[in-house]
Amino acid sequence: MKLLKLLATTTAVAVLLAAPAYAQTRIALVVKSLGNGFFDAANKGAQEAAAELGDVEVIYTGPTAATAEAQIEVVNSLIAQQVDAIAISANDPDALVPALQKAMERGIKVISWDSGVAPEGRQLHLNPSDIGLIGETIIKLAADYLPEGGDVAILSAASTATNQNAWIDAAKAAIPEKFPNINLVSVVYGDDDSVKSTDEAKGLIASYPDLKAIIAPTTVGVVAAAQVVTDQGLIGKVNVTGLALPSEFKQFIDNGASQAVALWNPIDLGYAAVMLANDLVEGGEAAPGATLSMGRMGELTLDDTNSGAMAPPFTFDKSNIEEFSKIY
Ligand code: RAM
Repeated sequence: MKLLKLLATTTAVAVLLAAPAYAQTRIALVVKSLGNGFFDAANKGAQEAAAELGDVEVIYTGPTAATAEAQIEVVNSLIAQQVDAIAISANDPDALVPALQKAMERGIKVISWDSGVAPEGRQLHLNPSDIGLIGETIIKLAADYLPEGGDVAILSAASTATNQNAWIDAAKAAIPEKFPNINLVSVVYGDDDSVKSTDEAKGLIASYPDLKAIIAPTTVGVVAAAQVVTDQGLIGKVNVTGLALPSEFKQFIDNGASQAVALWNPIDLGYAAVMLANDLVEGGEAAPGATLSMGRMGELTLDDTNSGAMAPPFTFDKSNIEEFSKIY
């Protein structure tokens, strides 16, 4: 009996001593909403980063609908779980600030990626690409196929989404100088929800009979718009473009509903976000001018708002979408 007790105690001590070797850094990858192929691809990269780092666990989480209120609940639950870091793609730049500040007060490292949080609610922000470049790219994708110019409309994600709003502002700024014959007639919001995006695309077509292009800087909206154009027999009349995941969008390049779209590599983006969060957990400092590690994606140098950008977007058309559709 005594021997058994001794053995049990020894085993318990051995387990305790061994614990640091199994201790994991837990990084939560919080997305705008679950069920979005773009974020599933980002999670692939996030899991790759965790495997490469070895002692990191990535918790992939987010609400079912892309709202800030639902994300606040997710953040509060992660605070209760005492995760080490939160890497969030935000549905609103300001609404999440108090919850994320609470996380930081408890010692949790907080970064935003893809769609940013205001600087007071996070330590750093990772943009996929330069905001001005994305804004100009989404208009150019339409303008390239409209030599005579014409009416275009934007179908966005949530009306509060930081990333889409920044790109739309940049797009509006580029039009007068660089694309003077492009006439932006409307901006509508599909909330990264297929049903709402479909309704909004139908609304645009009904309201603007001369519409030449729908620009959707969201992977959910762009598929919905291309499906509407296909279903309504408008291929060749309304060109759909914007930011699309090749694996989801290839069919609409193939059928002619779209000539070309763009995107960065979402796998790399999720990977880089986890590497940056881990760098902070390991003692890295986020400050203007600081350089942090993105693992195989190189280093990120922070600007005066503690933001940085990963890489330029790629354009996908008939010549290359097949190849990329196999990757993401
Ligand atoms: C949707 C989301 C995401 C955005 C992509 C392009 O999946 O809104 O935030 O970066 O589109």
